[in-house]
This record gives sequence, C-alpha cells and structure tokens, in this order.
Amino acid sequence: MKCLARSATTKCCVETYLVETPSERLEGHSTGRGKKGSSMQKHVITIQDISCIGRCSLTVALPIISAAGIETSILPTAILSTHTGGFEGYTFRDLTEDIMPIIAHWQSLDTQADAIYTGYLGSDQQLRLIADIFRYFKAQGSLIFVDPAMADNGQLYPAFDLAFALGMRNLCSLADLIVPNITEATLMLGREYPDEDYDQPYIEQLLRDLAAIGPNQVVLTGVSFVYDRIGAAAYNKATDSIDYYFTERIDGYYHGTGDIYSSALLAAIINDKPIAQSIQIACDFTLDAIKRTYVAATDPKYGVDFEHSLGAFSALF
Ligand code: PXL
Repeated sequence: MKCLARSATTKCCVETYLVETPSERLEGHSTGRGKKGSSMQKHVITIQDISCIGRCSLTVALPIISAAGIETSILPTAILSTHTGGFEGYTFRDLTEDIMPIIAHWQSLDTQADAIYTGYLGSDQQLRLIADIFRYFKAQGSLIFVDPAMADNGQLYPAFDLAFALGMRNLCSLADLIVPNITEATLMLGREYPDEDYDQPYIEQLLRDLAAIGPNQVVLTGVSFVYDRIGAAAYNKATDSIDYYFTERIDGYYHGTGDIYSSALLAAIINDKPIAQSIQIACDFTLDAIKRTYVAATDPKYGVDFEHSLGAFSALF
C-alpha cells in the first residue's frame, strides 16, 4: 500500500490518499464484484449525512441494505439533529475534513466494495472529494450509484443553489446508475420544471438526455402519466430500452421516501435482480411504508414506517 504516511488530519491533495497497485486489489476486505467468482457476502459503502431524527439518508440506507443481506459500511458526511425539510433549529456538524482520512484508512485495509452509493451531500467541496473517491472505486470495478438528493416538487432543498445542482450533474457524469426525481433531472439539465404537465415522449427524452451526461442507467422516480398511478422509469443506454413500473398514488408528501426507494433499488440490483424487477421491488417497498404511515396519520416530516416492511423485504433475497 502506498502513500498513507500522512497523518489523518493533514490536508493535502486528495489524490495523495488514493493510490494503489493492481496486486493490492486482490487481497483484503472484499466481496462480490470486487472479487469475481467469490461466494462472499456483497458489500456496499454508502456516503450520506446522518439526520438523527426524521428517517432519511443513512438512518434508512443502513437498515434497508443490511436487511437485503448485504454488508453495509457507512461514511457519514455530516451529522444533523434532524433533516432540513420541515424542522426548525436543527444542528449541523460538517464532517468534510474526515472524509479523506477515513478513505485513506480503508485503503490501508484494502477495502473493496460491490457498490458506492451516495445520497444527500452537504457542499460543493464534498462533491469534489467524492468524485475522487468514485474514480478510485470505479477503477476497482465497484458500481457507482448516485441519488442526486437535492430537490423535490420543483424546489431545491433549503441548503442548495443552482451551482450545487451543476456540481451534482458532474458527480452524476461519473456514475454507472443515477436515481433522480423529475425536479432533480430538470435542474441538472438546466430545464424548467414541468410540474405534472408532461407526457411519455418528454420522460423518454429526459432519460436519454440524462444518460448522455455519463451514466449507463437512469432510474427516474415520481413518474406519473395518469393521476392515480405513480412509479419509475428505468433507461438502459447500452440497449436503449426503457422499463416502467407504476403503483397506486397515496396523496400527501412523505419525507425520506426518495432515500428509501434508492436504498431498496440498490439492494435489489446488488442482489443480481434485473433492473425491471429492481424498480418494482423498490416501488412496492416504498408504497407499503407510505400506506402504513398514511393509515397511522403520523407527522410526515418524521418519515415513513418502513421498519414494518423490512421482514417481507428481507425475505425477497
Ligand atoms: O434526502 C433527504 C434528505 C437527507 N438529508 C438531509 C435532508 C434531506 C431532505 O431534506 O435535509 C439533511
């Protein structure tokens, strides 16, 4: 292993942390994709914030991906007392300075992963660091999975601006698979948000334009052609094919459901389910949690009761 001599708190060019030799890739902590032909457990690394209350980002990704039988490692980018969508007075501790030292330590352990999954990220600087992390893991064969979690319903989340949306577009250009909603898709393409005013050709053009940024696969969420049905569209650039899956729509806005959807989708993909089945598994899992929460009539800013869906979800894998 090279280049890990600097102290964990020393600031330097990020490439300094990210050097390895091909032979080093073959040993150490590795699963599935990292070690082809091995029967070892799959391994996902997810990089997002911890919102301590409010069921989103890491507090949903970790239990959902773990329930699918996948070893799940986390790289927290920030710690907030709650998420930023509807709570007042939340605390925010930025962990940007810890990101590369954590990666350097993992590199010294020869950590490999079947997938790197990013969700909500806190700043432009984090986007740049994570781009370097992507290059490192992509060279080892990890699937790069980006949920550009930054906006919904035509609005950026409070912490973000258009420059951040452009930075997120750059991160998506390095990904194998991205999972935007329609708001995030149009922001990254510099287009107006169409609200409900779109048709199937519009969605299919959006998918192709997003894939042209870089990723081979795009899963667009929140797609609805008739009011009472909502779901996802999955585009594969290599085959130029599109799969759709729709479920019933439950009225209301439920916080964190994008993160729940992405986590379930990645879990299915890493368990080798085809994309058409993976979008179905993720939609059904998310709907189940929303329905239970609708019936319970709890405050939607606390997120949805996905916990009672985990047993059936786990049984799928
Ligand atoms: O992806 C949702 C999310 C995650 N993390 C934080 C958020 C939000 C949405 O508002 O504020 C901190």
